[in-house]
Amino acid sequence: MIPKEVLEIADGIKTMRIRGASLIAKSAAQALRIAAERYSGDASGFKPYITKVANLLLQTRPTAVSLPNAVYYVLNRTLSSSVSEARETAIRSSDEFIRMVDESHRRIMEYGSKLIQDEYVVFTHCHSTAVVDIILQAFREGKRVEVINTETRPLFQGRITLREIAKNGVKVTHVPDSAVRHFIKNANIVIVGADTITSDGYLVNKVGTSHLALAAWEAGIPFYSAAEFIKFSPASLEGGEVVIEFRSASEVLDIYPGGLADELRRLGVEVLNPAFDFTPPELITAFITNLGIIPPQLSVLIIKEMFGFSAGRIQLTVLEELV
Ligand code: RI2
Repeated sequence: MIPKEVLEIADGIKTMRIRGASLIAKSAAQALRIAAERYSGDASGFKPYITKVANLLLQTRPTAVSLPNAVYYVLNRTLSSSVSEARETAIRSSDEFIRMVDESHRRIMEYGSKLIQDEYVVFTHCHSTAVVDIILQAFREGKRVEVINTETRPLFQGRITLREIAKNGVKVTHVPDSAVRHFIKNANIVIVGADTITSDGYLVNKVGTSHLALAAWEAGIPFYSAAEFIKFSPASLEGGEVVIEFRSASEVLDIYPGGLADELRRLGVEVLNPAFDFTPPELITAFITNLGIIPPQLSVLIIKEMFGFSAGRIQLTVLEELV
C-alpha cells in the first residue's frame, strides 16, 4: 500500500499546494524516499511497488520537466540495482538528487547575482525561488536593487514574490500582468524562472512569460531565465514534446465578484486556462544555470553534461514501460 504521506505529496503537487518547479522535484524525490523507507513487503515486490509510486507522481502535473527528471533519477538507479539492494538504492538516490538540486540552486544564486549591478531594477514574473534568491543575494552583496513583479493571474503567485522580496527590505513594485509593456522601460534586466527548457533552447515557463520576453526584446532589455539542470529536458532531444498544462476554468472564474461566475457558466461561456507558454530562443539572452551563464542555443550541452545523451531515450523507454 502506498503510504498516506506519499499520497498527500502527490495531491499537494496536483492541487499546487506544493508548487514551483524545483520544490516539485525535491518533493517527488522525498515522496519516493518515504515510500521506500516505509516499505515492509518482501524484496521481490519492491521494484513493482516503487514503479507504482513513480507512476502516481508522474501523473500529477504534465509540464515541468523537473518532476520526471526527479522520478527517473531515482527510478533508473533503483530498477537497475539488484533485488536485495533496490530499497537502499531508492533511499540513497533520493537523498543524492535533493543534494544536487540544492547545490545547483546555490550556484545559480552566485552566477545570477553577478548579472545585477548596483541600482539595477529587476523585472520578474510569477514566483521562482531561483529568481528570488538571486535578487536577495545581490541585495546582501550591498547592491541597491529594486524589483518590479507581476500579479500572475489567475493564481496570483506574484504575491508570494512580492511578500518575500518586501519582507527582506528590497523595494518592490507590483503591477498587473497587462501592464508589462508599459513598465518594461523602467527595468535594467528581466529574470524569470523555468519549468522546462528544450534541447533547442525554448523556455517553457508561467503563462505570460513570452509577453514579458517580447516586451523586453522590443525595449532592448536583456532577458534571462534562472534554471538549475533539472529544468532541462533530456527527452526533448528525442523529439519528446512539452505538454502545456490546462488548468480548471474555476481558477479564472471563481475570483469574479457576486454570482457572475455562476451566471457565466449558465451562459455556457468557454474559459481556457493554460498554465505555461513557450518563449523562443531568439528572445532569450541566456540561461543562468548551475554550470554557468549559457546562451539558449547551448542548452544541449547542459543536457549532455548533466544527464548524458542517452538519458532522454532511457526516460522515454521507462515511461513506455510504465503506462
Ligand atoms: P523555481 C513555477 O510554476 C513558475 O513558472 C516558476 O517560474 C517555476 O515554477 C520555477 O520555479 P508553478 O509551479 O523552481 O507555479 O525557480 O506552476 O522555484
